[in-house]
Amino acid sequence: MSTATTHGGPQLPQERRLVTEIPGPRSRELFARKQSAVPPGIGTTLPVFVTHAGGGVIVDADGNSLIDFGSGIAVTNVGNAAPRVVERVQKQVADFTHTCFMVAPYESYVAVCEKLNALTPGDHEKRTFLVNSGAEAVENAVKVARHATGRQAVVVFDHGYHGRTLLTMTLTAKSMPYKHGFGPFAPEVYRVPLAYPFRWPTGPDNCAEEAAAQAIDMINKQIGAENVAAVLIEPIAGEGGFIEPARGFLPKIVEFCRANGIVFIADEVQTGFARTGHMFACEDEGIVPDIITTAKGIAGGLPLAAVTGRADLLDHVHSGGLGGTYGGNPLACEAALGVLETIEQDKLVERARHIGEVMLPRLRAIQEHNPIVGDVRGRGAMIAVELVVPGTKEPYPAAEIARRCHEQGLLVLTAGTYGNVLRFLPPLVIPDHLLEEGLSILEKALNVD
Ligand code: PLZ
Repeated sequence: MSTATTHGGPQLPQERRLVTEIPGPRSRELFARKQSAVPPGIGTTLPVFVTHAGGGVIVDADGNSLIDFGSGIAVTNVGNAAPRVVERVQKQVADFTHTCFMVAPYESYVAVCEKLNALTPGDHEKRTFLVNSGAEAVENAVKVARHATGRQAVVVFDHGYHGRTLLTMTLTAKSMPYKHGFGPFAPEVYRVPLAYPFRWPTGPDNCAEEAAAQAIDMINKQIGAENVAAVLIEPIAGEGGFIEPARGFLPKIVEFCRANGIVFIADEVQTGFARTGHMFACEDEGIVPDIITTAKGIAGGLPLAAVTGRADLLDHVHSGGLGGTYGGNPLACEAALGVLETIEQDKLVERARHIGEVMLPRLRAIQEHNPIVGDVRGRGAMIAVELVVPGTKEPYPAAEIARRCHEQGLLVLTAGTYGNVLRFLPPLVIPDHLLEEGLSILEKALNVD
């Protein structure tokens, strides 16, 4: 085997290559082992076992090369095994692997925090601290907001997703599979409507105004604005189905928060790090969050997440009130520095925009002749189609179409409160020919009747 096939990273041949059925015999063998060693609660989107990945492809244990429209759920924005990430992590793993930043600190943690303070929206004074997962970042953002305001209530939105821990599961909207059977849930969490243009009862035009008015009215009447510590929202609802709130909705919510001393938290765990054609999705409407949570794309697949926010809020917490053993692990911090260099030097924000420009027109063309496609939406390299039973808005199951794509060697993910959204999150480094080929496979898979 040549080196080109023994390492991941962008040097992997950038091609779709099916040498067995999907999944192949070796993957099926491994999947049988998975089923007896791992509980079924840990699901599997596509049961091929990965050996290498890079650029826009994933290579499996049978030697199949699949087109990656998932990026490990919006994580490998810079691609798998991105060279600058590999180089930094390899050096770091040989130097030292862990001291615990709270025990004896190291420079890379501080460097990541400085970068996030500079890159996140707003030029006010900021602080950042690091944790391990998106859920942990969201939990910590709520802790900070409660501490700083002395209030308890947290307001979240329909279709929101924030994680799987007790608090973040409570903050999440959808029962099955995230909450079902896992109660009782955390107290002082309240849910209000989201401006979901495609499904707004009076249509998309009045959606922003009406949804904001309803949300604000519910907060005032049911909770009392003076009891609310934080309003928490994804600037584009991710797991909920890539719902872009109708324009004008987010600014109205922010304005209400500012007028009532409520901390506005943007959960950019899925939308962050160049994914949407901005470094952060909030930039699209000029939103400046009080606190922003990030994870996923931050470190190219190493576990890292961050809470970044107004210095006065984050500094409010007493010394020792925040932390964790692994938060800001040195390997993950080096990876994050490699990611940020890659985004900047390889102009991946622009690249994400280009991906949107390739995908959206083709998907809209498909929508014109295929009535199963109810809505096409998204920004940059965060794109989705919402599937409906033709002639209605009744959800059409996306899993069926995803399976047809998988069989052809295209990894796509599903999403949506109603399970009827196909979402596309290609690595930002995917070559155009794989994007086009993936779209052609999708176009065929959508022909159902
Ligand atoms: N906030 C906006 O998208 C994670 C979930 C995968 P963690 N989304 C992927 C699954 O089914 O568990 C996510 C998110 C937003 C928070 C999270 C949670 O991030 O790193 O998975 O904890």
